[in-house]
Formats: sequence, structure tokens, C-alpha cells
Amino acid sequence: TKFDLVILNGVVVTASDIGKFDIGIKGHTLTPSFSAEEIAGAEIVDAEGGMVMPGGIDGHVHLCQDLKTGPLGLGGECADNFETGSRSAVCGGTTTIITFATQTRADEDRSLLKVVEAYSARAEATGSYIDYGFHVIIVRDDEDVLETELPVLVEQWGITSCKLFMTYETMRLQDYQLLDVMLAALKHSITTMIHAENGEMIQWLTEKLESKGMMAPYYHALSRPQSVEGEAANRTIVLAELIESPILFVHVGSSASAAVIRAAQTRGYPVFAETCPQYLNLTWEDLKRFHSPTCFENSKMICSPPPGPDSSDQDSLYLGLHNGTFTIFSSDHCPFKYDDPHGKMVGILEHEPSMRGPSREDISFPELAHNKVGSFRMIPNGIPGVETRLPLLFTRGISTGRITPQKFVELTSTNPAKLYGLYPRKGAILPGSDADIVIWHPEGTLPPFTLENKHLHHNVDYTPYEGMKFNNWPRYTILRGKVMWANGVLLGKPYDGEYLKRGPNQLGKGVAHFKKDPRRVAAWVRE
Ligand code: DUC
Ligand code: ZN
Ligand code: ZN
Ligand code: ZN
Repeated sequence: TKFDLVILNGVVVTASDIGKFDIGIKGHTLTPSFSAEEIAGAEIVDAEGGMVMPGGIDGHVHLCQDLKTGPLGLGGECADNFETGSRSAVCGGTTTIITFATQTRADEDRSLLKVVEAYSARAEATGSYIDYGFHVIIVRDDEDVLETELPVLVEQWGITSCKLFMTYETMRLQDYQLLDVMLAALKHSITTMIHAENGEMIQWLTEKLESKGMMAPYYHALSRPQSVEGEAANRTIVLAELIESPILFVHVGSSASAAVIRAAQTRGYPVFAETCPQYLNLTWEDLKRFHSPTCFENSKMICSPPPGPDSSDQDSLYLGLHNGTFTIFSSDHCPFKYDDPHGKMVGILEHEPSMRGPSREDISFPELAHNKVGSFRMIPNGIPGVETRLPLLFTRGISTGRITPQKFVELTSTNPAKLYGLYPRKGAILPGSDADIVIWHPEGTLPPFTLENKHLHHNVDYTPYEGMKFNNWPRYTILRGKVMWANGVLLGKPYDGEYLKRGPNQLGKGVAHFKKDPRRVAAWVRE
């Protein structure tokens, strides 16, 4: 037979086009259009008029980060490993994830190569349902490590992106160090991703709030007003411009930050940005969603940066998706269980004897739930969302007409593939591309439903989107020609996913406009 699998009667959507095409798959790869006789003998998926898109690529997923290397650097343990996290992803239409291998300041974590080997072993221990790659998080600027190891990361591992932090005491870099690492990354064509929040403002505001007894989960938002992000984004752009380095802002949550990013893009600088579902779907009000503002249950909504105060920020972020300010849309899936001593409770139970009150065994859950002890400062920052990423954006973006289906594909698949050096193997429906496909229910055939956590496949005991209405969901997810998820049934296996070596950013350095002035810093410092 010419094809192993054919997808018939779909409305195929790419980042540029939309139209009725059939797709043939032989082995692992795609052929976009073919004649009817060639179908004979192939397995058939009838899309029945539903949209057919390249599989989702989620460039921002935390898996297997433990107490020592938790996303906060102060605790919490990722509830999802590669098996459960990738399982959740594939049931939500995602076929590629890029996760974080995290250096710490501990001496044994000085070597980035050792860190990556350790995370790779974690992935291999359980397997992954879908294809995966790594970013490295760099929390120190050891010159010897950067010089000798960055080229090995690129050549041996295909790791072409690093994330740097401007906040969290255990992770953040000073401006001097940011310049050091950004320049080293630039020399090796590694994309620098930045967590842009002003750590000292956060620290100062947190102390002020605590001194006034304002410690409930809600105050997490007040400790991070929008200027915290805006200032850090602006400072990063100044630093990046100094050495003419491209920069990628991850998890942009505020219109303040989006505005300075937009302004730099307008000047022609290579500034890329990511936003995430929480910023389009949650507000400060969600930190008060449960019975009372002091209820610890509201810790379920804590993430950093926090979403904006009200829906006006959501509107400007949607505009940023539409007008190109945002390059990619990722989940920032950072899964902590709620009712678990290694989850949202860890901050209260583990870290601050003075706030702990009675010993851990003596604290009953209802007491915690009503915030008799603890502070927002101690609560791990992050919320789950790898499975809901695409259906939320479909429901609130495509169905409302705020973004086109093509823009949806660009943000959720094609641009992440290009930005992270996977295109056109991933993120495309082209001859020779991996046959990674998501097929949606035909418009109007899935009755709108209310999400409950039990629908999801992660290892987390809640979803921040509980109770929200969805009007579509991936009907089929196909990974390299294998149907992994079909009509609510998981068919894939944990070792179906493969490790991905990646190439450099394909979205361009945007330096054409730079003046040829020999006095400019980049003219001499990059030599
Ligand atoms: N940064 C992330 O990227 N994810 C969760 C928490 C954080 O600070
Ligand atoms: Zn971050
Ligand atoms: Zn309560
Ligand atoms: Zn993250």
C-alpha cells in the first residue's frame, strides 16, 4: 500500500493556509494530498469536517523537578514525571514538549552536562508518550563551564536554549551575570529565555505585606504589581540591546511587560515573547475564588508572574496574540498537588519553623485550609495546564473570533518549532514532516461541557480551570503516524516519544538594521 494511514474530509489548517485537503501518512511522515486510488489498504481517520492541524508543541513544561530543584528553588516537587506529564499533553493535542533541566547552586550541579544527563535519565526511567527536548536553566556564570559545556550541549544534545531568572534568591542572576551568560549563549547560537521579574521589588513588597499580616494566597498578587514585570522586561531589553542579543521573554503576564516588548519589536530588535493560558483566563480575583480570601485553597491559583488584576489585561494579551507581539503560546505546566506535603502545602510544612506552628503531624488539614498558619511566600509557584492549553485557546480564541485558526497554529505549533529549531520536521504539514497531527471535533458536534479535574490525565489533584465551559477538545492526536488519542481513549504508550535534538532559532536575529557604527558595544565585545 502507498499509505499506512489517511486522514479524510478534514479542514487542514497551517500557519498560513486553511482548506479542504486529505493527508496521507507513510511510516512516520506526511504527504499532504493524493489521489483516491492510493488509499486502498490504509487505515482511515475520517475528520468529518473537523479542523486538522500540526500537533501542538508546548515549549514550556516542568517535569520531574524535585524539592531541591523546584521551580522556586525553595521547594515543592513536580507532581508529574515524563510519563504522566506527556500523557496529559497527548490527551490535549500536544505531540512535542520541551522541559527544563535545572542547574542549582549546589556544587554537584555546577556542570550543566551532568544536570542534563540526570534529567535525561529521569525521562528514560518512565518513558514519554510524546517527543521531548530540554532547555537548561543556568543559575551561575562560571566562565569555564559556559565556555567548555555550551558547545557540547549544542552539538551532543541539541540543546539550543537556556533560561535565566531575575527573581528567586536561589536562582537569580545579577545584571552583570545576565550579560555574561547572554553573551556566552549568543556566541553558541543558544537562545536566551528570561524570567523577567524584579526580584528585589518582590522581596521588599513581600516583607511589607508580611509585616502587616497580609499573608493569605491572595497577597501573592499584591507582592507582584505589574511594574515588577515591566521594569524587569525593560531592563532585559536594555541589556540585550547592548550586546545585540536576541531575547525571549517567557510567561509574559502583564500588559506593562507586553508594551515594552512591543516597543522594542517596533524598533526592529529581535525580541520574542511567550504568553500562557493562565494570563488569558485567570485574574487576581481567582486568588479569592474559594470560600474566603484567607482560604489556603486559593494557593491552587498561585503562579509567577501572577495573572493581571482584571480582564483588561486579558484583552491586551489577546491583542498581543493577534498582532504578533507574542511569538508562542505555551502552558508553563508547573504541576504541584494541592493536598500533598510535597505540593502547595510544602511551603507551610517544610520551610519556616516560625510559621509552622504545631509540628507537621499535628496540623490537621482543615486548619491549613483556613490559613491558620503559613504565608503566600512559602507556596510553590506554578499551576498545571499542559492538557488544557489547546482546548482553552480554541474555545476562547478561535470560537470567539479573537484569533484565526491559522494564528492558532502559528502560536501553538509552527512558531515554537521555528524558535526552538525543530522546523520543518515539527510544526508543519509538509511532505517529509513528522506526521504529528491534532484533529478537532467538527464544529458544533461536541456539546459544550464543563471541565472537571477528573477529565484530565495529569497527576495533579486539581485544575485551575475547573468549572469552565469548553466547546471543543482534540478528537485525535497522532504522533509520527501513530494514533495516540482517539475519541476520549488513550492508545499511545509511554515509550512512544523520542528525544529531540534541536537546532538554532530559525526566526532570525533581526540584526539587519543595526548601525554599522564601530563604537557600538557589539562591534567589539562579541569578538
Ligand atoms: N517560572 C516558571 O517558568 N514556571 C513556574 C514558576 C516560575 O517562576
Ligand atoms: Zn519562570
Ligand atoms: Zn476553605
Ligand atoms: Zn515555567
